[in-house]
Amino acid sequence: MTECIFCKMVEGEIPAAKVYEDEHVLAFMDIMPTTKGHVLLIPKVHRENIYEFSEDEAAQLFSAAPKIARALKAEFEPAGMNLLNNTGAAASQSVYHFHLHFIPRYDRQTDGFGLHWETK
Ligand code: D5M
Repeated sequence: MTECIFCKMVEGEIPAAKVYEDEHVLAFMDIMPTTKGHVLLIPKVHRENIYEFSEDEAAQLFSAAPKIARALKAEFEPAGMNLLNNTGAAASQSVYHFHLHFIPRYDRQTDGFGLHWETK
């Protein structure tokens, strides 16, 4: 039996707030959202990180990405969005099943030192 929490979500063994699913990928709401609408997109097959992807698997995953981004844009009307992946502990990966973060951003303010994200 798998110990991977995201594999368990794919298998339906633990609940997921699903927002998109097809034969190859699953997207769901992040349980610890950085901002409103924070979504994770994963391959259904267990791949720890980007190094393990075949070209087909990469294409399957990234072909779903615009659909999810457009849905988040329509639903939450963010000012912008970050798409990012953390690979390895040194890059703050905490779940070792590849996931692409979609983090809507709502406002941007400047001060004398640079940009600060507002996280509504
Ligand atoms: O991001 C790992 C992300 O995974 C982090 O934002 C929390 C999220 N997470 C962890 N467990 C769950 C469950 N059960 N549902 C939804 N989201 C979850 P990383 O880039 O590895 O630091």
